[in-house]
Amino acid sequence: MLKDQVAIITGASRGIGKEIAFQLAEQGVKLALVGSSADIHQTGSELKQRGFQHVETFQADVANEQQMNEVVAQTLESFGQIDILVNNAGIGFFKPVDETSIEEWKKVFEVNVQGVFIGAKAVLPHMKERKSGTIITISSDVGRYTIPNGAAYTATKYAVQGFSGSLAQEVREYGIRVGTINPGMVDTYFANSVQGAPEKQNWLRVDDIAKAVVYMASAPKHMLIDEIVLHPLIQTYPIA
Ligand code: NJP
Repeated sequence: MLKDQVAIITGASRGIGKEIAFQLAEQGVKLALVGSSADIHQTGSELKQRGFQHVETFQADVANEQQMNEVVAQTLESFGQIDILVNNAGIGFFKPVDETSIEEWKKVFEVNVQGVFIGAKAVLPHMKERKSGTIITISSDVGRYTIPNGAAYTATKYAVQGFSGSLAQEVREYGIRVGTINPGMVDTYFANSVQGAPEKQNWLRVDDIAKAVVYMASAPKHMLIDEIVLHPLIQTYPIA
């Protein structure tokens, strides 16, 4: 079903985005992978070593409109179409509000919110023209309810929920589906943590989230899955 479709995945250097890249590649999807560091090229090399040849990598900042427009233009040049955008790139830090600097506040909004807006805006003209496309954003369960000591990050994910819900209604007449995947704690390198650390053994795993992306993107064209929420069973804060 996804074979020969084309996906742009942001934040594919490591963690959830990298696993999404591998799982979509296994479905026969051609990939344009974005990361802000040169590590993104390593993901591309690993995919090619595993036999997935239709992979382009772009060192680009999701918060930079010019760079993301260039990613879209080059993806169209290489692959001729864009079927799926996965807005996965995100950053987070967890501290009390009175210890949060204005620079930290701006940075987390730039990547997590502005980056999602820029990515969607960049692919929309093409998707509207084709009357087809799926835009999936990796948001968070803290886009649905609040936690202490994470106000800036939580605020970005609430913003992303609002943006995605509104956009979904705006573009459904063009056959474009917009949805969010909202995980609880996932074992990655997120917020300077270590993937595979023993205390995270009961957290969600990157492949749990990647499978949800494959499911959402594979939904029949007449169906919109607007939200998938995943929790580790052990998670202690409220499950909405
Ligand atoms: O985090 P991590 P995750 N432009 O740190 C890239 C959400 N989430 O996989 O830029 C472009 O391992 C960075 O690559 P690079 C979370 O909010 C997570 O866990 O090259 N790319 C790397 O590939 C986020 O939206 C948890 O260093 C940029 C990737 O982003 C998504 O899951 C829970 C960039 C981050 O990989 C993936 O996070 C939850 C930029 N400006 C939601 N800045 C969780 N892990 O517990 C960063 O509810 N990247």
